[in-house]
Amino acid sequence: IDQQGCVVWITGLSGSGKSTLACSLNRELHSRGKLSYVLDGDNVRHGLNKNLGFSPEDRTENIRRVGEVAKLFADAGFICIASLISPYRKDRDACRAMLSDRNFIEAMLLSVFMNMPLEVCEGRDSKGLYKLARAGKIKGFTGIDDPYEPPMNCEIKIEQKNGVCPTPYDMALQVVAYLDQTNSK
Ligand code: GGZ
Repeated sequence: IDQQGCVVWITGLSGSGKSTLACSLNRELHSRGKLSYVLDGDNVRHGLNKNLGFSPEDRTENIRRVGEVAKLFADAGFICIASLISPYRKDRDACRAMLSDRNFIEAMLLSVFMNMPLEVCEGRDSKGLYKLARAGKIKGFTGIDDPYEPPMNCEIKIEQKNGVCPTPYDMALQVVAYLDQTNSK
């Protein structure tokens, strides 16, 4: 097997399509015979990170733990897909640093930024959380009254074209193409 473990880190607002991309990418990688595994913020918060909320300190710890687990998967040869809002630049940068602090090939972490306008994410509001946040019933909601700091060093941006979002399949292919290209170097 020629697979080299790595981490695909998907960051963006709630409702930006992170989990959709993670799921679709996971499926595409499987169909290509790759070992991959998804660590999704929403799921991890039910178990490993059960004791964490959404204060800045808790988010930092959430991202740190997921980063460490992702590293274990990457060490085991998996393509680990981590999908978390991960709103603060310093936390994402710390993960990137932690993942490059080794004798690994350069591209151990591939950062994917879901560059979707807040209006689009809020318009979806599948769990009604934005509505609650606007009503002040959830405090410190990312994009409403807690900041999202867009990455300045991402490898891939997923965005709308002429006001249309790419399909889950097209988003996944964009990442797969990048992985193919870095693997063949
Ligand atoms: C942001 C929140 C909040 C607050 C609950 N801010 O879209 P969802 O609902 O299903 O996924 C979101 C999830 C975010 O968890 P993460 O672990 O990705 O966040 S972070 O990286 O910032 O630690 C959202 C829901 O939890 N949710 N309260 N205040 N999102």
